[in-house]
Amino acid sequence: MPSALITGITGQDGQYLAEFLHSMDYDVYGMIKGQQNPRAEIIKTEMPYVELVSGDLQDLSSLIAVLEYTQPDEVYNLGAISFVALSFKQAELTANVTGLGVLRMLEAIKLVGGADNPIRFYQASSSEMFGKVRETPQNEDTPFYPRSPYGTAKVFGHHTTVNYRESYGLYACSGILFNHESPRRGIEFVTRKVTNAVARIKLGMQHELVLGDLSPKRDWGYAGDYVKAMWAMLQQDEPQDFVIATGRTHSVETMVELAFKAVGIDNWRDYIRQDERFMRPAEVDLLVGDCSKAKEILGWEPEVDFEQLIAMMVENDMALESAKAGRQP
Ligand code: GDR
Repeated sequence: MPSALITGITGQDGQYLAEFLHSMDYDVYGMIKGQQNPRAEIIKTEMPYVELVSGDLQDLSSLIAVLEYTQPDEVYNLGAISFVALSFKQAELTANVTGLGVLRMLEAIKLVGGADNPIRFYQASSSEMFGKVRETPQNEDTPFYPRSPYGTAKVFGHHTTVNYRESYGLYACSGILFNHESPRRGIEFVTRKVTNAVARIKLGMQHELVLGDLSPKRDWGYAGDYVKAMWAMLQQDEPQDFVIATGRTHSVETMVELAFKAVGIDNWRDYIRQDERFMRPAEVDLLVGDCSKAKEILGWEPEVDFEQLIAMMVENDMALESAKAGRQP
C-alpha cells in the first residue's frame, strides 16, 4: 500500500486529504505538534485510520525522525501559520513555520529519501503570493507581489520547493491554491465566520456580524475538490507547479449577501457592522485564478461552485447551531 505523511493534519485540508487518501487505500500518517493538541481528538475519533506522529516544522531533527519512522511515499506539507491577519502580529513565527518549515522538510527529505527511497513532496503554496496582482487572471507564470508576512513566507516556501527540485532532482511540486472553504473551515476565516454568524442570527442567538473590509474579491472553491488536485500533482511523470482555482471571483460583500439570502434574510445590511479590528495593514484586493494547466495536464476541474459552497456551509452551520440550541434547523 502506498503511504503518505500529512503535516497540518488537523486543519481543513489535512482532514479532507486524509479521507481522500484513505479512500485510495493509502496508509495515512498525520504529523501533530506539541503534547496536548486539542484538535488531535477530532482526528482520533473521526479518522481512526490516521496514525498520528509527533513532529514540528520548527525542528529539523523531529522531521528526520518522522520520515525515518513513517517511510512515506508522499509528503503533503499543509502545516503552516495560515491565517493572514495573524501573520501581521506574529511575523517572525510565520516566517519560521510557514517559510523555513518548508526548507526543513525538504532538507529532511533530501537526507532520508534518495534513489532507493524516493519521497514525493507537495508544498501548499497560496494565491496570497500574487498579492497586489500583476495581471488578471493569475496563472503559474504571474509574478508574485505578496502583501503580508504570510504571503512573503509562502513565496519563500514556493521558491525553495522549485529550487530543491532543480538542484537535487527531488520530485517536488508546488500547488498554488486559491481560497478554498468548507464546513470544516476554521471560524476565523471570513466565509465560515459569516455562515456561522448567519445561522446564529437566523436562530436568534446573535444580533450582529462584525467584519472588516467588504470590498476584497476572492476566487473561492471547495476544499474537498482541491485536495484531489494535490494528490493528482504527485502522480505525474514529471514534477510541476499548478494553479488550482475556479476562475470566478466575488467580493466579500456578495458572499455575505448570498449567505444571508440562503436563510431568507434580505435586509442583511442591518446586521453588519464594520470594525478596524478586522482590517489588515495591507490588503489583497482581487484574486482570480486561471487553472487551465491543471485542467489540461491533471484533468482536474472544480465540481462544487461558489453558490453551492456557501449553501453547503450555511446548511451545516444551521444544523450545528440548532443542535446547540436544542432545536430543529
Ligand atoms: P485570506 O482568507 O486572507 O484570503 O487567506 P480570509 O478568509 O481570512 O479573508 C478573505 C478576505 O476577507 C476579508 N475580510 C475578513 N477576513 C476575516 N478573516 N475576517 C473578517 O472579519 C473579515 N472582513 C473582511 C479579508 O480582509 C480578506 O480580504 C486564505 C487563507 O486560507 C490562506 O491560508 C490561504 O493561503 C489563502 O486563503 C488562499
